[in-house]
Amino acid sequence: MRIVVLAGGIGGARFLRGLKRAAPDAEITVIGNTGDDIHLFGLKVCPDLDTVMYTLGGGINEEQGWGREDESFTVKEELAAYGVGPEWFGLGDRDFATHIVRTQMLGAGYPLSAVTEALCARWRPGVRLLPMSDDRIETHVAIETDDGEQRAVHFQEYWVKLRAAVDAKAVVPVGAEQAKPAPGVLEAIAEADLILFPPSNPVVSVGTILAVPGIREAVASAAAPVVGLSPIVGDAPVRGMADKVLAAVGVEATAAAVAAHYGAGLLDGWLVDTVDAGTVADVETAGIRCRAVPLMMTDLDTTAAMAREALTLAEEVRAADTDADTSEGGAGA
Ligand code: FO1
Repeated sequence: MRIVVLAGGIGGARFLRGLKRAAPDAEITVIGNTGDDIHLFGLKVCPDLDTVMYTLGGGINEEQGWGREDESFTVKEELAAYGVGPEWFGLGDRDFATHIVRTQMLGAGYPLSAVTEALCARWRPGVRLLPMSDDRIETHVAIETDDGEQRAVHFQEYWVKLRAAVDAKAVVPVGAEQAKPAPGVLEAIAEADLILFPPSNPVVSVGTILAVPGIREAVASAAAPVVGLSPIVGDAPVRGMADKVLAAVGVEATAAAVAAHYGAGLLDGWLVDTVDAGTVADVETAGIRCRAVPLMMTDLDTTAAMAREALTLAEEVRAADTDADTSEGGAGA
């Protein structure tokens, strides 16, 4: 079975570990968000690609969900000693090696997709990891400072330095309009047997991937069922500060509102947590098949169970589509 997953950072990567357990024989292609990318110290850092690569490759700092385990920060300290910032973004010594190799290969003319493939040759994540685009896209957030002045900050500055403490007025994937999907992305979507939206941030992760021209249309017209898992449980994001960026795009932080935000044009099925069982009817009214199942990724077993629920829902969608086709066919004949 060919499964395509549009993934952001921590939530997406953790879900993928469960999906690999639930579908060990599946060919999984991950279309990774690159809107979080940031250029620091002359290096290109790709947080969401690295989080998927490290998490599935066994190198992740488990409690953080980003960066390497067994890290040291000597280079960071030495940079600070030179007064070279920023200090608010914690790059460890082991992590620096990834960014040096990536930047060296980009400088030699390799596209980000080829660089990612080369890095994955070491980490062997057990999925094909494609950046959403080889072109530079960086998410910026428009904020209002306390003296009422509007300014745009890089997503990482908003997320890490400001801890999303100020309201986001707008979220803009800078460069998306001029970007193209990376090689293999549209083909993977077209050939998929199943497309999944994991519990990643619907605005700055899945939303950014869908903002690359051609990707939203490809998912909407794909033959495969599209099934998503809510990142919002009980009207609050499971992790991170998704509610802050959802507000920026005028979406309430509820499981049903996120489903409606993606829309029935994209989603065929939507999993909400059992605490949100009361909202299943609303989502189904919106034309999206919905089930309430446990969605907290407390460990690998619970995450694998969630992934299995998504596979089951996809089969229900496929069966319903098949019935619809045959009945239409019957009527048409
Ligand atoms: N997140 C933080 O909250 N603080 C950090 O200092 C930090 C450093 C960092 C370095 C490399 C990397 O790949 C990710 C890093 N992150 C950090 C997480 C990052 O902001 C998020 O993983 C994504 O951008 C959002 O999904």
